[in-house]
Amino acid sequence: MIPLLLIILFIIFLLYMLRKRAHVEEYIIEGVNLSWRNKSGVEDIVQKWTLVVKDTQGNEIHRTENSDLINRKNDTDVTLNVFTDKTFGDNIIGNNTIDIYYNDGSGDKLINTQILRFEKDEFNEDLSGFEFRDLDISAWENAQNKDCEGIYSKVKKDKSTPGVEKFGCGPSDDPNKHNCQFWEYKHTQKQLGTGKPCPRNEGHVIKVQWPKKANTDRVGLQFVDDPDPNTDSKVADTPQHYKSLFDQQQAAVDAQEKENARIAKEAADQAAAEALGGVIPNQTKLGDDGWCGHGGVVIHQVDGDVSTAKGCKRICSDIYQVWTRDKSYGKWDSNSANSIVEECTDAKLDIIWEKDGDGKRKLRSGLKASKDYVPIQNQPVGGFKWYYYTGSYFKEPSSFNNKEPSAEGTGVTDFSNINKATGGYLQVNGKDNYAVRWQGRFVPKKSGTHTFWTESDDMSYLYVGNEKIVDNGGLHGMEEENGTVYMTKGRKYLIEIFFSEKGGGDNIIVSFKEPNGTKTTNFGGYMVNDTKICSSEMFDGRRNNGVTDYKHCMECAHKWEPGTHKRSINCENIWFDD
Ligand SMILES: [Ca+2]
Ligand SMILES: [Ca+2]
Repeated sequence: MIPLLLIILFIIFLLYMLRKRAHVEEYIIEGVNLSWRNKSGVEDIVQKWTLVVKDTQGNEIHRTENSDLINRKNDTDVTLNVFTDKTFGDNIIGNNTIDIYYNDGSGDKLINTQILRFEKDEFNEDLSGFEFRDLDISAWENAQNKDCEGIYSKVKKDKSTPGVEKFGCGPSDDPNKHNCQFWEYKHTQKQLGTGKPCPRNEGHVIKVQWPKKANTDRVGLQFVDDPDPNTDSKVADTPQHYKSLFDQQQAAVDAQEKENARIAKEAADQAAAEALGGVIPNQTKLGDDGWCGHGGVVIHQVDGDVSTAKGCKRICSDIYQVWTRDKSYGKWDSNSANSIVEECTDAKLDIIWEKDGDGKRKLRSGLKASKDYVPIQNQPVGGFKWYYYTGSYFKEPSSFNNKEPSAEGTGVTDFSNINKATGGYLQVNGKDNYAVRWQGRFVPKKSGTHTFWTESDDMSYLYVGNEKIVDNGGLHGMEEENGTVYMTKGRKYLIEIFFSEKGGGDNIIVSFKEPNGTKTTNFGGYMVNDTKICSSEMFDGRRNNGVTDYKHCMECAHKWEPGTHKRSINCENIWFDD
C-alpha cells in the first residue's frame, strides 16, 4: 500500500533496441526507453526515480536512477533510459521484471512492476534487425490496480468490476477525472473509508469519501448493500454524498445526546434543589461583624447569636473551601473540610457545592449564593390590610367598634407615611376627622425582643396580639412613642394599628427593630398574606375555625376591640388559632 502516492501511470512505452554478441552467450541491450505520463504528482517530493531490473530468479541484475528535473514535475511525461549498451548473460532470456520506485528503492515507494520478457530469437547480429516494440497498454493497466489511497476496497468489490469507474477524482468538468481508477482489488476484507478528504493539489483530486466506520456504527447504519460507484449517480455527482449523509445523521445523534445530557443535568439539579426545598439550607445574612463577608459565599446554619455562634452553628463556604466560626477550615476534600461536611450534616454542604467533572466545586444549579441572601421561598409576601373611616375622630381603639369602613386596601409594607401606608389613598396633611385601622400578620425572623414605634398626628396605638405595645394616644402633632415585645422566630403575630386625626396636620409613621437589627419602616418580607383577615380563603375547609361566613368575618374584623373581644360572636379563632 502506498497511501501517499498519487502517481498515475497513464501511458507507458518501452522502446527496445537489442542485439546478440556473435558466438557468445551474451546479449546486448543497447537501449530501453521507459515513458509514462506523470499525471497527478506525488504528495511526497519526488527526488528521483529508481528502476530495478530482476531476472527470472528474482535476482537484481540492473539498477538505474534518474533525477532529471523534467521528470519530477507533475503533469509531465517522464522519459528515461533503463539500459544503455548493457550486456547480460542468458539470464536475461525469459520473464524479467522492472520495479519502478520513486526516491529510494524501498518497498513502500514501489509504484509499479512491469514484466520485461526477452526471447532468444529477438537478438541477432544484424543491426538491421533492431526492433522497436510498444508495450500493451491494457496489459499495463491491468497490472496496476494500485489504490489511490489504498483504503477503498469496499467500493470496488473485485478486479473485474465492469464499467468505467466514475469516481470523482477531479472536478466534475475534468475530462480526466476517471484516471483515478486504479483501486486496490486485493483487499478481501471489507473496510470502510476513513473519510479523509483527498488533497487538492495540482491534480484536483477529489475522491469519493465514505463515512468513518465509527460514525456508521454510532448512528446504527451500515453499508449492507454498497452503493455501486459505477452506477450510483449520487457518487458521480457528489463525491461526498454518502459521507455527508452520515455526517448529518451523526450530527443529529450528537445533538440529541447533548440535549439528553442537558435535560438529565437539569432534572438532576432540580431534584437536588427540591431535596433542599429549593433553597440553601439555613442560609442567612452577613452578621454585623462582617465575618464571612466576601463575595460568592454561603453563610448558613446560624443558631443563636451570630456574633458568638461557632462550629456547625455558623458555617461559611465558597467554591474553594469551607470553614466554621471557630477557625476550623479547609479546602474542599481536605481532611478538615471533610470533617465539617460530615459533622454539620444539616448544612448539606456536599449537595450545595456540587463537584463537577473536573473535580472542582461549584454552586449547584438553581441555588444562589450571596452573603445577604434570604431565600425567596421563605420570604413572606403579605402586607397590612387597611380600613378607612371618614367623618369622625376616634379617640381610642374601642371607638372603632361597630363602625363601617368607607374604603379599604391591602398589601401595605411601607409605613414611612400615611400616603404609603394606604397605598396612595390618603395624603399627608390631607384631611381632618378620619381614622385608619391596619391589621396584618407579622413573622419575626429572629427570636428576641422587638421594638415598635408609632410617630403620629394625632393619636395612634399599636397592638401585638391583644397586647397594647405602643400608646401614642391623644391630640398632638407628630409625636413618637415606642414599646417592646418578645417574639419567637417564625411565629405569626397579629399586629393592629389604630390611627385617627381630628384637625390640622395628619400623618403616621410606624417602625420596628428586630434583635440586633436596625429601625425600619419597611415591613416587606415580614408579613404573611392576610388569610386570617376576611377573604374567601377563610371559608375553605377546616381553616374557617368557626368563622361561618364573610359577614361574620367582617364583624369580627371591625367590631373587635383588642383585649376586650369577648362579645356575642366568637372572633377568637380568626386571629389566634396558631
Ligand atoms: Ca388634618
Ligand atoms: Ca392633627
